Amino acid sequence: MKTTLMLAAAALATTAALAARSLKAQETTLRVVSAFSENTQYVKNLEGFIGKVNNAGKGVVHLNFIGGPKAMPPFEVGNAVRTGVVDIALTTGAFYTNIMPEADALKLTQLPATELRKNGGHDLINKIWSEKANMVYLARITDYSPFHLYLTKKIDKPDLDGLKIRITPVYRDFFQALGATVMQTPPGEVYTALERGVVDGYGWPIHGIFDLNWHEKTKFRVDPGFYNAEVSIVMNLDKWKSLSPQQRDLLNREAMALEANHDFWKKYNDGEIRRQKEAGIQVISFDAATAKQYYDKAYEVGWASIIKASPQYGPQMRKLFSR
Ligand code: 173
Repeated sequence: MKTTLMLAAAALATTAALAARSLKAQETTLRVVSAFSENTQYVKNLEGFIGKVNNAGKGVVHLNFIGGPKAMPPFEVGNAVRTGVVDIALTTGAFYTNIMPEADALKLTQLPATELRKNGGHDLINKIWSEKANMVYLARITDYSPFHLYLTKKIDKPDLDGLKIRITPVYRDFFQALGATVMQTPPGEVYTALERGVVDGYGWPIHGIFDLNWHEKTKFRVDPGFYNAEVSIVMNLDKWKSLSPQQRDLLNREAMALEANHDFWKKYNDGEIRRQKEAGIQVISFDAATAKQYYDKAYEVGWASIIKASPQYGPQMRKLFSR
């Protein structure tokens, strides 16, 4: 009797140990990097996502945040995801146009991410991202956030002739169409470029200029804003395929929960506008007709450039991304 009990106990212990080990074996750790610096709101929201995944994914999937631009230069992040050097990244399409021109079209979405999930826009993005960039487009982390032109010199009409403006692919065609001389830099070089007077302004979303202290060097913000700042979480496609359905479901569920929370940005942006005002940044605005021309031109030039570079997907994206 005693022997039977001991054998039973030993068998139970073995089963428990095996179960624990197989649970451990199922947990996949994924490496995450960010093209934006750690102190940005983008990364704060990313960390919220990571926390939720890790909490819900105990024994299933674990996200390990490696770091921001100090860990990897922003314009290299896309390629690192494509080739599997990292598994997941927080980045923006403008930073990986070297992989495919379509990446930059995400700035042109006029529908929120939740609606793009419903109208086929999200599926189209994933089709292109898998085909051309070996990526899964997991979730958009920003919405309802226009880009603006910020200046150190006053203008009284949308004419940037004689001005040198810091850009990324987001703003290149638009600012050039307005007559600017442009210079591309990663975010980390904007402060120094302003400080040295190498540029007279820069493009950036309505939020975030305080994160890298650019407010110290910024005198004007030009209204209206244009486009829809896009920062997203993307993943290496091979890694995605290697996950179990349970692991993928978990990531998808948290991705959708994140997008469902995008009203966050409306409030955050209101606060940022207030803060800019308090910092003494003056708003340059145009009469209604000129403002409309400025805004329309941004989209006209933006889509023309995407469609020229991608006659295959540009028109499809335009149809699903536009109001
Ligand atoms: O660096 C940039 O100005 C840029 O392209 C961008 C894109 C999305 C969010 C913030 C910045």
